[in-house]
Amino acid sequence: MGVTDDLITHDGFNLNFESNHFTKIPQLLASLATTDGSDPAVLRYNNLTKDGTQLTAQEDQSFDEEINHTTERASFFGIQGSDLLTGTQFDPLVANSLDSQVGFNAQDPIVV
Ligand SMILES: [Ca+2]
Ligand SMILES: [Ca+2]
Repeated sequence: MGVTDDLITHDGFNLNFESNHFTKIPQLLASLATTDGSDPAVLRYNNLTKDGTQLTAQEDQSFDEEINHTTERASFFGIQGSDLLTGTQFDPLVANSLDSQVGFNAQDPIVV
């Protein structure tokens, strides 16, 4: 878990996980943490391994055709495990756990 420095652009940034932190390819939750560019961008990842991944800020072309994007930060959260990852829904308005569980298969990649 962490936040990158302000280094993610359209050219990509190699994010290295802490050494020996994962023994298998983790599940990755990640999102841009800043909105520095004048055009909107989304975070993409490529080549996810147990050691890291490449993060890219990708602009769409709905406003213009240029896709160069300035530096952004990203927040990320890696999870390693097997079997079904489950959790209990929590309602922050009433500070109470709901009587249901959510889950997904540990082999499915996740990016939000
Ligand atoms: Ca653009
Ligand atoms: Ca910046």
